[in-house]
Amino acid sequence: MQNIALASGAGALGQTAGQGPFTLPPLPFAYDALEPHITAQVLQFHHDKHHATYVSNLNAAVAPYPDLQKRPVEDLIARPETLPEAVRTAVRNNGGGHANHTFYWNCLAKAGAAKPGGELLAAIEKRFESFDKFREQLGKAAVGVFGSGWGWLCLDENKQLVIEGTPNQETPLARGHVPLLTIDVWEHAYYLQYQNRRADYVAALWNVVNWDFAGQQFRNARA
Ligand code: MN3
Repeated sequence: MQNIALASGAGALGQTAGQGPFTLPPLPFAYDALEPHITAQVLQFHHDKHHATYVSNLNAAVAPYPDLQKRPVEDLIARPETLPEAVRTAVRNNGGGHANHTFYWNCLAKAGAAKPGGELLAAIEKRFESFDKFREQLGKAAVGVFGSGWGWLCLDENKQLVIEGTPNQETPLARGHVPLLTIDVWEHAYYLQYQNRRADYVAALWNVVNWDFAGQQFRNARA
């Protein structure tokens, strides 16, 4: 849908013969760029295996449907009611897995800034009282997702900042919300490094947030 160029279908990053139309985007940083907060080993499995599997399963699901192959993945998952019933679940799960992971990679950066820049920081402080309280609330929402899922900072349909959690590979796009930042809390995102300590993973993640990206999403969504 918007602002997520890397996740676009229809050959945004070129088409791999016989595998399209959706392609695995490369990580926007080196595998070891986020160490020690997220290790290269975690990222290798997470990106090269888990994300890659969502992409190939999504391609398999849309293979019989040329019209679905032409739509950006964000549009597929934002409007599941438009999907043929036979593949609705497969496209929601695997399209969500593809789009959510692409978005997550963009939310991370080596030595990210500690805080967002002006506009987004001001909006966060207005909505959540302080940046620390915001971090606490988003952290709590992410840690509190039951089972597998995602924690999000979004702009809702009234352009208000909102913190929410989604189960499995569900996306706030389906609620008409625009994601600004996400935290993957599937066990595969942290288990190799943090085992059962999801809260430690979430706490470490604050060191590698790409606030420039979140700020850009915020500006685009409000424009
Ligand atoms: Mn994941």
